[in-house]
Amino acid sequence: MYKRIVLIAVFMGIYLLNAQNPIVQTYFTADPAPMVYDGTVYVYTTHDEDETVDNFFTMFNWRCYSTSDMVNWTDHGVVASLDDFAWSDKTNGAWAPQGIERNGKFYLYCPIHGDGVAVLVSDSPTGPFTDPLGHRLVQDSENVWHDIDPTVFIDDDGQAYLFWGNPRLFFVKLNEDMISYDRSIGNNGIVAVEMNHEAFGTHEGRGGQVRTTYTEGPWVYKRNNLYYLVYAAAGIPEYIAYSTAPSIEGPWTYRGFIMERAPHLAFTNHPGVIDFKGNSYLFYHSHELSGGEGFKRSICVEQFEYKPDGTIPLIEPSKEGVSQSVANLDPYQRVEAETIAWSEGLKTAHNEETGIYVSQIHNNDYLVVKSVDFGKGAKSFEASVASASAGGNIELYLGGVDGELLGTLSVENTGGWNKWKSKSCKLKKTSGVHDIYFVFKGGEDELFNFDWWKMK
Ligand code: FUB
Repeated sequence: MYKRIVLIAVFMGIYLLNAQNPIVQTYFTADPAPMVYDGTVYVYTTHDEDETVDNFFTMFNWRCYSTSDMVNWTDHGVVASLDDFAWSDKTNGAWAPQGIERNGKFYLYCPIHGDGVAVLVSDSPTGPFTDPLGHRLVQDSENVWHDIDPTVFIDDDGQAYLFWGNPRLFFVKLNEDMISYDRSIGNNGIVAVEMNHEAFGTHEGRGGQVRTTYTEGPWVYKRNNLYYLVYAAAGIPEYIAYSTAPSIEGPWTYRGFIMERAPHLAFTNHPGVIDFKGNSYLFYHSHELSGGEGFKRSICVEQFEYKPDGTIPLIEPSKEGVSQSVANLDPYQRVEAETIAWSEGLKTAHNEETGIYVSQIHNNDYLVVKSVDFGKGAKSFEASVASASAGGNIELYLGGVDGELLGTLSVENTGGWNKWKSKSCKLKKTSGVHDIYFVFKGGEDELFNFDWWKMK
């Protein structure tokens, strides 16, 4: 019996050390919308609050995470919220957004559940975003409660399209300013996509009705002259399916599921697809982190390969996620502490002086940073920390929480949770590329906050 428990514990340890999904562990995040810009992947997410109200989606703001290696994710915090729309009185309903860059400006299309599709604009992918219109973007809708899940795409000829909708799919042709659209087509600008079985397949819905599979969460893009429409399908519970077309305006042909149900997936799912540094990735969400709560979801990612004919294979929603980094991390440049491949027990917080930092650090919490390139060798470690308690230690291990101890940085009381001090310690000389485990040790209280680190 004892041996079995030890074996299970060892297995769980190995499993956790290899886990990359979900890719954010500090908050509940859903509805991933990846955007590739300037060698970096930015993912805009919704944010399921830790406390769910009225057993429903409880979502007040939108967050952003970025990576240049697909394994370490930097938290940019809340980049937009319902408060950014002065004209809307909604206090809940910050649903699935998508962002895009055009002519040096970043446009974030935000559905406010019950108030339709709105838009924000910024000079930076991580905000601050402002409302350029003072009203919703999509006007004259048949049913504003159905106007959710916008997806945006700019075709090769420069024409931009915004698709959205549950349970039907609509689009508008955006003007070059990206905040208005051509009113001369469709119903005052809104075109309803024909929901037929050739385009979206069929499934048996609740009550035995035969329905098209399209449900919500559309994601449009073009690859090798073929247009793709990926979406949450056959819900609820939702699968992920896709259709393709020779033109962005159709006709669409149903191509089947690309992600089936799995016990750790929530009753909703929501796709985002990109190519980055020669690889293809599908983003989605699960309810693994919350232990199965469908209103507390977490974004995940899997790498996949298109088949030679451009079709997408069935993709397994795994706990391992993306194991291969596409770049190494340079520890000799300042690294934000909120750049994390995996963490246990931590949160992030924000203040004006430091931006985002790692918070709520307790004894035995840890974070992992993957593929750190020590080059010929690091000799010392420096970190910016703040503490109003007795502080604690940061222990640095190679390859695992029980790996080789490289060094220990002790952190004392700095006079406040936002009184930042730079501290350093010696490291065992290390070369090559390694995963580093930052293990936090101390007493029972909260130990310290952690803003950035660097090696020398
Ligand atoms: O996150 C709220 C809603 O749930 C989204 O808008 C849908 O796509 C579904 O994921």
